[in-house]
Amino acid sequence: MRIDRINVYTAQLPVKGGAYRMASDDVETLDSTLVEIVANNGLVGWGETCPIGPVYQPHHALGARAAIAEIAPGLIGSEIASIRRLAKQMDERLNGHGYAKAAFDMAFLDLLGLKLGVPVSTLLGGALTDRVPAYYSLIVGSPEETARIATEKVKTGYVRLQVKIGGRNLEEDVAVIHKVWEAVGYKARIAVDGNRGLTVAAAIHLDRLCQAISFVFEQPCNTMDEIATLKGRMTHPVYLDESTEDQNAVLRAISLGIADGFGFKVTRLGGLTKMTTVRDLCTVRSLPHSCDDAWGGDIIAAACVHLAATVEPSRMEGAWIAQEYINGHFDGKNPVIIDKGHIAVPQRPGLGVKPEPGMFGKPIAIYGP
Ligand code: 0XW
Ligand code: MG
Repeated sequence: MRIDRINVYTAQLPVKGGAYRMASDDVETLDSTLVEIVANNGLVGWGETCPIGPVYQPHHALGARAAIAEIAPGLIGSEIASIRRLAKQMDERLNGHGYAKAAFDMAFLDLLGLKLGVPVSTLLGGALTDRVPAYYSLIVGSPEETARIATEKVKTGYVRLQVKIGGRNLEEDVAVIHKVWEAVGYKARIAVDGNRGLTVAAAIHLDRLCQAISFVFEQPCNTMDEIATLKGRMTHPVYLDESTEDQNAVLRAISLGIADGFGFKVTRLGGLTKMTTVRDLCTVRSLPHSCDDAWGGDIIAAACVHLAATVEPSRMEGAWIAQEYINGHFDGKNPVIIDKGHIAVPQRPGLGVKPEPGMFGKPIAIYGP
């Protein structure tokens, strides 16, 4: 099975219900990039990469497309058999830019799964479950409104909530955390996500002011070095998200003992194949983590869920997919959906999702003979 053609598309994904607010940025529409790989045997594989704006992390939509333009011509005619060889070929054309390579990695796995007749979860080592928990992300908001939505979401079946804080005064963040805790208590596990927005001093204050509340503190400060200084000074466990820029960053955080868990993003780590390495490192050290992406449609959602299915369930912090903030699906027949706070793992070969034909309009680029 060889690569005959690569078509690149874009999809604009407006945020349902207004802006998605985080400490670092507010976003209103996300710009997704899709790759469609057509093989010489007629099979078609899909991949996607969708940074949540240009500020959340050092990724942006135009950067992804420029990287794809560097890589794609070198893949035409390549055999899709060894994912490792294809990764090497991509590295030989472009250094870094894992979030663009991630889209190709997804499409290669989709094609390989279709050819072998197995779901992508099998290619990632094998599923341990057929249903994974999602988690609900509560944007930066007022204490009352955030607690109201938290209560509602727990009632629908979510077992974990992520409460966004930061970018405003500490008093309000502390009030939000207390209100959510009063509203849901132990009915859901809570992650408080600073999205890099707090100083070390503010993180320590917040930790003390919420001492009796059970939560994990996700990416409170901007850099891994700042977060390293929190070691031994916090009552709450600290998770890294944005700082997990690649496999080496994860290895460093684990060896320094500065992370009690992680919020992983498939595209940031360079794709599903690279994610299996950090998943396995976490297994060795019994570290919990999520399998998310920053945003994206059904292709990214399927990728997150296949990977999440291969994680030891007791350490799975959930697969965050953007469904709650997106209107509609790429695949109306077999969408990836959250039902009672959980997501069924696609059982069909490959990723198990296919965008409706023609839904992205004309390709913005075509590579091939
Ligand atoms: C909740 N998320 C996975 C979605 C947005 O990309 C932000 C992110 C996070 O945890 O920071
Ligand atoms: Mg986060």
